[in-house]
Amino acid sequence: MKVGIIMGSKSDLPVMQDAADICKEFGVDFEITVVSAHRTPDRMFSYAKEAASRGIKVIIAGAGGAAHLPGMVASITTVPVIGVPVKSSNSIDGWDSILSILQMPNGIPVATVALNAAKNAGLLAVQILSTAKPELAKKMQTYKDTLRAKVEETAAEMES
Ligand code: RP5
Repeated sequence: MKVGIIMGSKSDLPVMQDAADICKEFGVDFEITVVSAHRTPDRMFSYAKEAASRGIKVIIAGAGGAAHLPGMVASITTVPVIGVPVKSSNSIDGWDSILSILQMPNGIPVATVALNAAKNAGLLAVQILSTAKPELAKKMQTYKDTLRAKVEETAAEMES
């Protein structure tokens, strides 16, 4: 039971690292690599084709600009794909990355998170896995409880 984290370029790593960090924090097995839809289409096809048989349960795919990677991977595999729009050097303002990943035609969904939001992609992947792993769901509940407690603490401080 593994999360596959892929990105179009090494330049996406500073953003995509957050997804890996969440997997580490939750003790979820993951792999991370570069797969480019434009520069290595054959590698992208093999990765997507073999993902399920290699035990990958969720794919997190990040890319910027004309970001085809998440959608193309989703078209090849039945493994759910979470797309991370990256504000890359070739991205005009980030909207190009967002819309390329978000606006998938009916039939091929990509669960798109916010711009550069690889952390949320990691959390969503953990939540997907936790539907079959009660101990992971428990960890996620603890994570959310911690977020709530922090806000309540801040609110109490502000009010006093
Ligand atoms: C996309 O082009 C990559 O995902 C990256 O976000 C962007 C720029 O890539 P590099 O030119 O930095 O390799 O395909």
